[in-house]
Amino acid sequence: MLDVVSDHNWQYEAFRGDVLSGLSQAQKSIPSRWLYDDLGSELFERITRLEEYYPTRTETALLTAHAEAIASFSGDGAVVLEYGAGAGIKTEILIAALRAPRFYVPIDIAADFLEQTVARFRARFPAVTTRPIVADFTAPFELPAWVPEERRLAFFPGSTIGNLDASEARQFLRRMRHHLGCRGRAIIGADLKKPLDVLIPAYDDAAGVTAQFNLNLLRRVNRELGGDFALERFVHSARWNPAESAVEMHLVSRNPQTVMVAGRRFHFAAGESIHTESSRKYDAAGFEALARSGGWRVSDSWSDSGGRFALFGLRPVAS
Ligand code: AVI
Repeated sequence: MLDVVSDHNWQYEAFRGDVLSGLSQAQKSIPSRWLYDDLGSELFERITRLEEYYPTRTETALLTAHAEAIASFSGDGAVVLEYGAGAGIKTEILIAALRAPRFYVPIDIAADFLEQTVARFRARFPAVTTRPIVADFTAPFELPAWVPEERRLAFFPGSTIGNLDASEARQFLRRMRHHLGCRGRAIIGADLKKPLDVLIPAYDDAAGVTAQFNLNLLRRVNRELGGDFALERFVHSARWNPAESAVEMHLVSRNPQTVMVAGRRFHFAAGESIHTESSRKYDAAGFEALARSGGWRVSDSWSDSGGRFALFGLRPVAS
């Protein structure tokens, strides 16, 4: 049985509201969470297998290489809560590494995707109770009463935290702290700062998959909100924003044009962009400061020899 903490109508209204207000700002923007419709999720899966996109394979290798230490950090009989579960590939590695895990609770807004993940986990880990929650983890929600209170372990891989702005990330960490209680633990994957000749190609690959992923957002606006974006009139761009320590994705208008969305008119100058994603990159001190702001401290961390990516082990700060 699914615990559903959202509905489609709410999603439509939220998408419409975000697009109309985002396109009305001086720097046009659309929040990155709308990149993930069915095709967007598929394109993102392709991105994770690209040569240029190092985060996924680096983080996966870290989970395998440090399985023992991660199991010790997590303790026996963990109740694993995964925020934004998606396909849950990395979680399979985590659950396989843990000592006698009791529960796996994937939390995601994409119910269909979640069903597939649940079926796979139940088949592979019959001794672990797998039960999903359909919810938007970026908004407040309470855990159902069936989630055991002891030994809760949050897992938030993929550097998804980097797609939240500082205030969203802090709120998310506080929510997670509220869900986990004072004896909980969390493992969070975060992408690290590195030279731009590695960072930029990761978000602007030679095969153009990331460009398709970004442009697909306009296709979604056209389909779901009655937009008339001509995709060929926009070009994908990945740029470094030093003030935010983030790689940003933009969709840049090739020429002056007017676009209709949900019956409203939006003008673009040539070269004007829609900001569609920020992907923040951290160093240890920056991540520690973020964790503290959300009620956590970094007690352990695991990183690759090239210093590309890190898994941070967090414990609650006593309150
Ligand atoms: C999901 N998220 C962590 C990815 C990232 O690296 O920020 C999304 C992505 N955007 C472009 N490529 C990958």
